[in-house]
Amino acid sequence: MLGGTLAGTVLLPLLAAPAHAAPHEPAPDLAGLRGVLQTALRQGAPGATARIDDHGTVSRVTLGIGDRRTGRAIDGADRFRIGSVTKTFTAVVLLQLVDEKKLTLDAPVNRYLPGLLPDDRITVRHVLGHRSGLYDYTNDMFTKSAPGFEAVRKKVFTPGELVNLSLRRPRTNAPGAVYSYSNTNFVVAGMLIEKLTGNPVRTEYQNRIIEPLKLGDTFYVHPGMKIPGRHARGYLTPDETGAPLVDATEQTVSWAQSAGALVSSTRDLDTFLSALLGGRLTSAAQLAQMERWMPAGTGQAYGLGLRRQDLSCGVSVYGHTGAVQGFYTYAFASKDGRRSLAAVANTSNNGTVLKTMLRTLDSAFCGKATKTPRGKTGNTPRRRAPVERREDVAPALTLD
Ligand code: HEL
Repeated sequence: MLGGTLAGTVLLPLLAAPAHAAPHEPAPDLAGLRGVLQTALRQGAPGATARIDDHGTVSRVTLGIGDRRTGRAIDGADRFRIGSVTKTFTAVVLLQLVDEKKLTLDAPVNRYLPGLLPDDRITVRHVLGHRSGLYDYTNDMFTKSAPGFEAVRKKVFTPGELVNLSLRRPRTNAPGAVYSYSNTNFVVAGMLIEKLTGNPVRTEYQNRIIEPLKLGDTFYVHPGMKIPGRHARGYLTPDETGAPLVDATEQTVSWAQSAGALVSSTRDLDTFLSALLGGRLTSAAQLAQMERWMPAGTGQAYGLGLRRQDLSCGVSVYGHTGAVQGFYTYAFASKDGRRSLAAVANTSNNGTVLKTMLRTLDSAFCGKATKTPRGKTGNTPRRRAPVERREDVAPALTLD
């Protein structure tokens, strides 16, 4: 099957080289990007596609299958489920509400949703930065990947039910103490949006982000199960070696809602992140709040609904990752938003592919790896020249 899929390669610089790219920024490495996607396919992804928007120039690389039933090639314009990249959209809505003085980041969640949480010290900022200590109920749901998924594929939860699943378990840390990723936080964030605006989250995504940015491929589909229009199908890898892939395309994603139920495309994700990092979705003050970083693992930091990923070449990029059944997504942009990358592989529960797809960021933002002269040891690794320094964790941040 793989041999056939590679024939579907598209390597497409759509416009002329950018006239106004910063001179110190290395050009994206499209051959390297293609190599990364080829590796992902060898490792079990049916298909993969990536798009770079660089100062107005669009490049796309697309390989493999979008629908295993028909053999249709994946297309760079296909829609797909973006999983937790949804969290950045949710955070943007809340930070706009901060801009509108309807919400205070350091206020307790319980001020707006009285009695929801068992601890008045949990603030909105803690929730958006994954520092609330609220247990991630999806840990229990998806212990067994395929059966766990089938058990919730058609289920419809209320947000309150999801929060209650979390509250059955002890909290992971004191409010504000450490970063501990939990979908529960962004379910609470969605409840805040609905309480403060009086509208469903769908309406707020639509009015505040999707329509202003003309994101024609972006939809909040819940509790409907279908991805509208032309889309890639998503394939979950079962835990048992050799078991057939599970077509996970149709599901309510009710287990995630405002933590992960958006559908989008690489084009829309690049537009969204460029707009966010370019300061066109929030005030500069609220973007700065999103970019107050806390350590979140090797080479990573987390702000408010926003990840910072530190690349091997010294560049940092900003965005989010998503892992929903059938789809792995990377969506990141440069500090000024002028270069953005969105990449998806239509597989999941395949950590090897997830790790490989991380390398799309190096190809997009670090440029070609250069061979350095071999030193006395004779094994000097291929390196990329550092081109930008990353900032430190916000010095003013207090862990209250
Ligand atoms: S997990 C993450 C990613 N986030 C979190 C969220 C999302 N996705 C989920 O919580 C779904 C987890 C189940 C996915 C499923 C699979 O791979 O299909 N895995 C299993 O069932 C494993 N037993 C932190 C990776 C993120 O990058 O933010 O999206």
